[in-house]
Amino acid sequence: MMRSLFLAILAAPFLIIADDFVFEPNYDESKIPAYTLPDVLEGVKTAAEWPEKRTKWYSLIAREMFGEKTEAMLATKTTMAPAAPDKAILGGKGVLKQIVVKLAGEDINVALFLPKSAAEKPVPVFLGYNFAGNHAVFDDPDIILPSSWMMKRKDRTASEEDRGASASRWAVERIINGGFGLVTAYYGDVDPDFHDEFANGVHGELGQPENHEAASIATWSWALSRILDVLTDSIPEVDGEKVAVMGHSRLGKTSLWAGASDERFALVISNNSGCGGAALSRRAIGETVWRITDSFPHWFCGNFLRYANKEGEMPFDNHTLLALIAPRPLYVASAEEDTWADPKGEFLSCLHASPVYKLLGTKGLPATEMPAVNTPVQGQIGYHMRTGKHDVTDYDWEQYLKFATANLVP
Ligand code: GTR
Repeated sequence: MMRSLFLAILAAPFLIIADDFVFEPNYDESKIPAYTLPDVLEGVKTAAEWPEKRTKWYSLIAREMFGEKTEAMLATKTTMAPAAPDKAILGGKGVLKQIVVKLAGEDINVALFLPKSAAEKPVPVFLGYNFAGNHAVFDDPDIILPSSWMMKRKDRTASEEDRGASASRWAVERIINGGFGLVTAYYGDVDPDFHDEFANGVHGELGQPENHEAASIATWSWALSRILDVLTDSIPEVDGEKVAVMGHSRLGKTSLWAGASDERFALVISNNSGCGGAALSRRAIGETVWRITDSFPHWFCGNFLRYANKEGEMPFDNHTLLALIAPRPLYVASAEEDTWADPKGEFLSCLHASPVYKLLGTKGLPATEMPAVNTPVQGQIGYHMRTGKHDVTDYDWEQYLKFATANLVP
């Protein structure tokens, strides 16, 4: 209630001008407002001093952007149960395992695509949410359909028709051939992606957040940590110390916040996460803070609305979000035609997070200029901008596998 009132007051000026207000995104570099980025180190000179500064940035970003974990979240118990018998896939090269993670009254279906060798030796895995159900990730008749609200379907119900529909975004065979597993869940099983004043999904049990408390992205991120608990405690085939958290777009914002919030994630990947993710907010090019909070009021905590059209007043920017991952390996990927997500702003964020990586004794980002298209740079921070549009492609996975192999496989 408090949150809706607060949102309504903040939104009021826009509602008044709504009749003749047409939002024209800026894509012109020369029209970017002059800005000064907060210095991520703020005088920190030694690695030993960083944890205190990190806590400062983490608390700020939690309170002002994604929202802090609530008492109810911290008190929640997670349990799991097998959901189907294990099944050989890809001509016996791989195994499909399905479990249900029970969290705050919700059943989250989790599918694990593992190399056969995982039965003998735990494997590193990528953990990432999908947009359209586990059955859309890989075409197999036995993958369980979600019973939750489906964003991608007109009738909001999962359908058999979608088996394998998103397979081009999930290089399951390539991942398995590379000795990794893929663990995925439908994010709507945790919290359906529409604004309903936080009534459904896990919020049914957790309750409505206050303005400084976890909104949807922070809730999805928190549930990734609960899935990690289950992988670590109950799935012997997975090496819990080698879990790379990965996400695309809004789910890339989610993977960044999951990686920042839970240092057990050994590696973090943001694919085209853009505004509210890897991109610098102060550039206000493509999607802006006003635009994103207007279109998706449930993603960020109520406090974030303060910075709509006032990016310069943010006491942080998203390079400080990326720096929270340090010194763990971080990969940020952009796409050339995805100007809405501001590829250059994503690169600059990596560049300005890099001093923390270097202070902590790693190579950081091995570039000072934005690399040419399809020319990845990989240090402890990896970055590429591939040709094409907002998507996850085989090219992206090829880089992630190379990066994860270099960092997670001895
Ligand atoms: C867009 C949104 C982006 C991005 C994208 C997605 O509509 O403006 O911030 O998150 O959705 O998640 O596909």
